[in-house]
Amino acid sequence: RMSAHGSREPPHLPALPLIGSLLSLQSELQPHVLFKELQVKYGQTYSLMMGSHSVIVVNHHVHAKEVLLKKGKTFAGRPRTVTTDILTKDGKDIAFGDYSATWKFHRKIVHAALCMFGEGCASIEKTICAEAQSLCSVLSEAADVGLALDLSPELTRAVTNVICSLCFNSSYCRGDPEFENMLQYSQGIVDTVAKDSLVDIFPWLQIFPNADLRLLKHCVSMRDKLLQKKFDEHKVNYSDHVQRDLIDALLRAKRSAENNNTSEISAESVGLSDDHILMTVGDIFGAGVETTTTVLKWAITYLIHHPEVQRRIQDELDRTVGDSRSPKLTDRGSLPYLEATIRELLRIRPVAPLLIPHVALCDTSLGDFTVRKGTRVIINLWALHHDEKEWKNPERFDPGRFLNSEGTGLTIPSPSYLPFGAGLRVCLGEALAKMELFLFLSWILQRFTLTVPPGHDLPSLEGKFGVVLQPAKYKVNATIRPDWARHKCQAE
Ligand code: HEM
Ligand code: PLO
Repeated sequence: RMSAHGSREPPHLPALPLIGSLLSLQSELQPHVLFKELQVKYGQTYSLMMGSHSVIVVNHHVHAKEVLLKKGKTFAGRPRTVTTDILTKDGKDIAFGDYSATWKFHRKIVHAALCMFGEGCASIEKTICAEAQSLCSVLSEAADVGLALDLSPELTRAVTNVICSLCFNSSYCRGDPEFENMLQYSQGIVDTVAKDSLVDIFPWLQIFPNADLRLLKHCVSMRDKLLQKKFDEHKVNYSDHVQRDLIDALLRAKRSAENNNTSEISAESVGLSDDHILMTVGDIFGAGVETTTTVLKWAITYLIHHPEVQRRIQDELDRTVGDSRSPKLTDRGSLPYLEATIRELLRIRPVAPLLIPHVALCDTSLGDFTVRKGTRVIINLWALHHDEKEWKNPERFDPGRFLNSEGTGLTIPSPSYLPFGAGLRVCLGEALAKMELFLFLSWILQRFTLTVPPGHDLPSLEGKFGVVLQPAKYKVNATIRPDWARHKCQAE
């Protein structure tokens, strides 16, 4: 069929009953893996129906970049789904909200606030280092008595406190009931949200049972209470002269829009209603916690599997930082192997293996294919990061891929690498996440060596698919490194 844009429709998977049987044969495959496998039969870009929605799946970097960069604005929409509408009060947030003036405005405010409190400012480094210190002292206590720990709650608390400081200018102590509550509801949300767009062709994900929807609603209402409480506290203490955090930045934008009633930019019209502000903060808080924590958990998992990588990072730390002080952000340039390890982690276990679905805002094309307005586009980042033509032995964990041939500098060896997405919808937290990953990992590895407790199996490398790709739970032994133990004795 000929048309103005592109000349033909992408190859189409057979209709549901057939897929159903196809899938039941391979029901072990998770969505991102299955989408990669289906390329063999249908090509790199193909389409399918999910319920009543037409969806295009992109598995190759050339088409991925056409969607995200070359035609970024055309594909900047987001679909509405039952679960994300519950989470975000019908898309009043940044990540799941459709392309609009409100979305643009909120992105701009958050970006400016993150620059001001985060990237541009020394205080966020201090906050991260204070949390790293506290994390390491918990590990140290456990190490002293030979106790194996599930690191997840401690890593989560450290990461949560960094984003808490940015969003709310506050932090949590160990065992704080509000923090425990947050851990619980957030897990419930991660387990249930955003899977519904996939449920029609992945019946074994079993998402739509009402029990899951009930759980999601319950967790979202707990979250909304917490956000509302923080918001109300800020309104009471708000002053135009001090900007303590992201909520203050959003409140200030609201004030100035309200005072500016001569122009068309009223607070409502740019989407600065209380609900919009709450949902934006909810996004940054949620993304700030779940993504970075997940990468840290994958880091520990892979370091345990690869003691030689751990050893090499420790050698690099010993040579450049030593044991008389702790790592700082300015050490990043002299620790290329650690940076390469972080890049490799983000490749082999991407946080968001299918990104967040995009939507075509008008009739357009992708390569030679026609694409109708309203078509959903899933970028299979998993397929990009595991493309055998781009990555030799893609399931092998090898930070060396990201080093130049002398092993002294960093490179990105393939264009098929987009851990944070790209274009208009690119991640807002990339710089913050990278600072945290670098500081937390360098502090931990300077002081400890991580292993599984004697007699335990190595942790699974298989992720659990969801809105983020989650590693399994397991216990870790942190052993104090001999040099650091000596250093600690001298300090006492
Ligand atoms: C979106 C990755 C950390 C805030 C995204 C997307 C990816 C991503 C792949 C989707 C892009 C798309 O749909 O095209 C990551 C990774 C992280 C990380 C790998 C950690 C290593 C963070 C942090 C924050 C954050 C710490 C908050 C401070 C956001 C927001 C969006 C987003 C708000 C939605 C952007 C939009 O739709 O306009 N991220 N992210 N992310 N990320 Fe991150
Ligand atoms: C995580 C659970 C929180 O309770 C709510 C939340 C808000 C924003 C989401 C985040 C969750 C998961 C990771 C997301 C983030 C927005 C951007 C980020 C989807 C659901 C990524 C990786 O795309």
